[in-house]
This record gives sequence, C-alpha cells and structure tokens, in this order.
Amino acid sequence: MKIVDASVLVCGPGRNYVTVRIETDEGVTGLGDATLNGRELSVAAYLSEHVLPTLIGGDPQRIEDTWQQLYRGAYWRRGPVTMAAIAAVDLALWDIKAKVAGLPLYQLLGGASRDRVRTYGHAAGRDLPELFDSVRARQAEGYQAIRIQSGIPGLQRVYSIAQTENTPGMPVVEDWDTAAYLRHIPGVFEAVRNEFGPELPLLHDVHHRLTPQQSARLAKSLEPYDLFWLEDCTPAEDQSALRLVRQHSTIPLAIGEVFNTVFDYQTLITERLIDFVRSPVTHFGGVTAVKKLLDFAALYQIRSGLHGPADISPVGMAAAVHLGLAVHNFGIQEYSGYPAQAAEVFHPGYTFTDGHLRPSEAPGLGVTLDEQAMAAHPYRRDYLPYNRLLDGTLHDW
Ligand code: GCO
Ligand code: MG
Repeated sequence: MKIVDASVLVCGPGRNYVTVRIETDEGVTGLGDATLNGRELSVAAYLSEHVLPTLIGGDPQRIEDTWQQLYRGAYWRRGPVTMAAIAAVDLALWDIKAKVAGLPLYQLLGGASRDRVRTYGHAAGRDLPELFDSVRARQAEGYQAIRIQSGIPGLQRVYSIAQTENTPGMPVVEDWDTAAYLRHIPGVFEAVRNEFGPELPLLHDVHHRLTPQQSARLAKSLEPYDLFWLEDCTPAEDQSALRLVRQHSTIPLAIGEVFNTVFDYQTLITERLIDFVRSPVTHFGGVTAVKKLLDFAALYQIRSGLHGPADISPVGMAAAVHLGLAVHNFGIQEYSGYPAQAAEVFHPGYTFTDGHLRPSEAPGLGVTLDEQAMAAHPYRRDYLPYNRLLDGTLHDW
C-alpha cells in the first residue's frame, strides 16, 4: 500500500478548520485535523510546502516511523505549528490503518475500557441569573459536568462572556483586572453550588492569568465548592509555578491545552503537580503522542481531560473520543459542540447523549467530509482576542 495523494483542505463553516486528507493506491482515505485557532494558514503552509510532498510514495501503515521522521527529521522540533501538522498526518494514518483493519480506531488502541466518554460543557453569564440560565441550558442538552465562567463587575469585555464587535480582520481587545476577578469568583461558585446542589461536577478555567501566589489564594477560596478541576491558573510555560499552588491547596489542577510535547509536562507529571492533562489530540502530535503522554501520566495517577472546544474540528474530536474510550486513565472530555454550519461539512460519526460521547463503530475515525459543502464556507481571517489591564498594559492569556 502506498500514499498517492495528500492535500490540505481549508474551510470556514462558522469558524475556520484545516483538514488533511491522505489517499492511498488502494482507495483508502484518511482524515486529520490541522486546525490551529487564529494561525490556521501557517499549519496549512507547513503541511503543503514541507510535509505532505515527502509522504507521497510512502507506506501509510508505518505510523510510528512517519511520526519520528516528521519530529526528529525536521531538525526544528516542537512548537504548535509543527506539532499540529504532525498530529494531522498522524490522525490520517491511524484513520487509514483502522479502515484497512475494518475496525473503529479505539479497537486498535486496546479496545474499549468503558461504555461511553463523559464530557463537560460550557456555561457562562454576565451575571448570576444569566449564568444560571446557561447552566440550565447545558443540563437540558444532557451535560452532567459544567465549566462555569462569569462576568466580572467593572469589566465590560471578558473572554467567553460578552461577544464584542471587532474591526473585521483584527483581534478583539478584552479587559482584565485580577483583583476584581479574585474578589468575585468565590461568590459565583457559592451561588452556583447553592442553586444546583452539591453533586454537579463544576470546572473553572483561569486562562493562564494569575501568578502562583494569586492562584494559590484562588484555589484555597474555591475549595469549599468542590471543583472537578481548576484549569490553567498560571502561565503554562512555567512548570514550577504550580508548586506553590499545590503547597496551599488540594483543589484538582488541570493544565496543558497550549502544550505541544511531553517535555512540557515533565516536571508537572513527575512531581505530581497536576491531576489532569489538557492537551488535545491535535496540536500535540496526534494519537501516537497523546497515547504515550497518557501512559506516562497513568504512572502518577494523572488522568485525561483533553482540550475540546469548537476550534478542535470534528475530525480531532472523533480521535479524542476513540482515545478516551480506550485509555484506562480517562478523566473527562471537553465538548462544547460546533457552529451549525460545521454539520454541513463534517459528518463526525460519534454521538452525544446524556452528556456522553460514543465513537462511531464504522472502520477508522468514522468521520466523513462533504467537500461540496466545504466550498460554500470559505476561510476568513480571524483571531483570538487578547487582554489589556485597565491602564492599558497587555496581560497574559
Ligand atoms: C478551553 C480553552 C478555550 C481556548 C481556545 C483557544 O478550555 O476550551 O481555554 O476557551 O480559549 O480553545 O483556541
Ligand atoms: Mg482552557
């Protein structure tokens, strides 16, 4: 079996997605997700200029060797663009291998360790009534675990709360005030617990905005509300930052959605500074790399909580669901759904019921693409927002 064609498909059904398609001389096709939010075309160019031409004529069954060649052979290692590109190829090759075997991907990863994959959804509101409505809406959709994000008094534009109009083609600038945030958030969790009871698993994402000292204070103040996890409390590239948080709190910690390799986790895992790894199957080198990460994490009783917002395409999500069904140390899967137009392009195969995902039983990842529909949704340049403090200083994500 040989690879005869490999291409990058870029589209924008409600938001931008980059997909890799690898074709073999035996007519088996594999799909991979190469989406890197706000930097989409850099991965598309990395793939089409530098990676995909080297695959033609190669053996699609040699997944590990292809991974090593793309990682070690390029000289330039790591980084989100490189690792998103490697992930896309890796996913497409696993898709092909599983189709050739006639099995859903999870069967090649050891088979099912559970019946279904528990997810968490996103609730957010500018104030408590709006937040409660949002929690109820997620519960009505079936979610049994919910991430809570809230507006902050005095801040007009807070990430994931109020949609702000931006100059087309330019990033939105949002507001941040750490002191106001630290004052407000514990009361939000107290109110949510009082309203929804003690059993609902609650999560919270700090988006890397605090110092270790501020994070430790927040973690202590949230302890009475029994969070499932506190996510990304400090800037992720500083692994030692979580030592201080750990010394002061037993709150479960999750981090890693911006990591690209296992080396970003080395201190965090071996010193047991975290409880959940957050990397997506995409951006981290694919199923091959995340499976190894999870096996490493398992030695330290650390579980998965893979990144799964709408900027992971349904192709990447399908891979995460197969992996989540298979690995023993599964924790939870983020799943926030997709813009309605995405369903015209991607037929993901997996199903979502009662807050749980189940992979397709079709051979491979189980995802199919409608390329005609794709043409109706072209790419449009878009950015993530960023933050400034009230005096104009640029702040951490
Ligand atoms: C999450 C993430 C998202 C990111 C987004 C960036 O936990 O889902 O933090 O909210 O901001 O994925 O591309
Ligand atoms: Mg996050």
